[in-house]
Amino acid sequence: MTAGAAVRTRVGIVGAGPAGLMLSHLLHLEGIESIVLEAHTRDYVEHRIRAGLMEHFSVELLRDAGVGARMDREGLVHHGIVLRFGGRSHRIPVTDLTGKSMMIYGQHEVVKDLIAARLAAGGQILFEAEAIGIDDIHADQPRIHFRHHGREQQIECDFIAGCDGFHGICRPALPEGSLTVYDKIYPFGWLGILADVAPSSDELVYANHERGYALLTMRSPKISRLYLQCAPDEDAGAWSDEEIWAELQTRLGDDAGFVLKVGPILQKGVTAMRSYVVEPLRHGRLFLLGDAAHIVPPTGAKGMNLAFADVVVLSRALTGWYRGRGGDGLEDYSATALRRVWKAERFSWWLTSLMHRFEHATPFERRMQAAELDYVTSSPAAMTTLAENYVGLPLG
Ligand code: FAS
Ligand code: PHB
Repeated sequence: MTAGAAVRTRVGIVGAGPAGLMLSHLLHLEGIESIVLEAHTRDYVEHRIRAGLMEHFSVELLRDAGVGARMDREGLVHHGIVLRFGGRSHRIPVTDLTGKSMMIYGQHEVVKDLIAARLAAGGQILFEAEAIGIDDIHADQPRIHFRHHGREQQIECDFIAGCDGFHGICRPALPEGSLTVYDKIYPFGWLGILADVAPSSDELVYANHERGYALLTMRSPKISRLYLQCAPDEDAGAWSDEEIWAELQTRLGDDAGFVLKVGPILQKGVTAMRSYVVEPLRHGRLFLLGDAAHIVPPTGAKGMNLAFADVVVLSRALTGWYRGRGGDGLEDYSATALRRVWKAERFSWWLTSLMHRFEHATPFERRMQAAELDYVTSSPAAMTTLAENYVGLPLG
């Protein structure tokens, strides 16, 4: 497999998503060298529309790491969300209940800021460099094999960080039986649109409607992002823009006469809904982070935020190791990261179960869902539980 001479570094990172880039940046702040391999072009990763909601902890992380300036200039601070069902709207005052707030700032903007910061500091990010294999993860010098500009090369390093997302190579490279897999696939997906129209609400609106779930969110004061529940194998192309707007209006409508502003749809696509976790997250000198290790249904907006939480735990552990404080942090990485992962998995599954329409639900189950919605929007204790999970639980 090997053709070119090995490039040496301390931490070899596969994937320039939020996990890989933030890890490389935090290690840099600690004087620890890394190389990031990214299969796609810079332009592709900087324009890939994904998450948009940042937990309090993630906002603090970007600020503390010196990459929060544009976020603070262009991001939208939110202090509450709206749950809409039975034609009525119920506001959850998240900041009043927790003292913390969220930030709407697109994942692709975060990626842009992290790439700019890495390159400005002389950081090594190889774009169009696809990792094709990893070796010797149980030796002191594991290797990553990659193809770059048609040539096969290798990175030799002390540690490999698998930040290559759900469809990457790091997790599948692990031997059969070395992972315990927890998996749940939901019987629906999300048809998501990006639209060139000002958001119709200052706060996010989550709707549980008899025709299915809908979510009104945004990317800026001019750009709206909306989702509606659809079949898992829905063909987005089969929906005309008029049909999408009409269905969103129906599901997001309320007794107060809420009217959705419509505009040109810039992008539309269907996202599958899945809860997925593998254990453990460490295999010798290979560490799995973010979507490479766990997937949440996007209802709770936890995907990018969980990736950052893994990164903070691992960067602290690696810093401890390089500072000669021993490998305890590395030993504990998997258990520490998984504690927060499972809480976010629980919240994302719970909010998905609360807000979506389950076709095969029994009348009793529908009553349970309605009672839970009523309880969550009328009990301060229940509202606080939702709010503290939504705004982001503290690191383990
Ligand atoms: P990422 O997937 O972001 O990054 C992994 C990187 O590794 C990618 O750039 C990939 O190109 C690269 N890579 C893969 N294989 C490689 C190889 N062999 N060699 C080199 N590079 C390789 N979350 C929300 O909260 N709200 C949303 O609306 C939302 N929408 C989403 C829509 C989609 C389609 C997806 C997939 C996820 C969405 N998420 C959303 C969740 C999302 O935010 C993820 O949790 C987040 O991107 C995870 O970040 P990373 O772990 O860094 O993985
Ligand atoms: C988004 O803005 O993409 C978003 C926000 C909140 C969610 C899910 C997605 O719960």
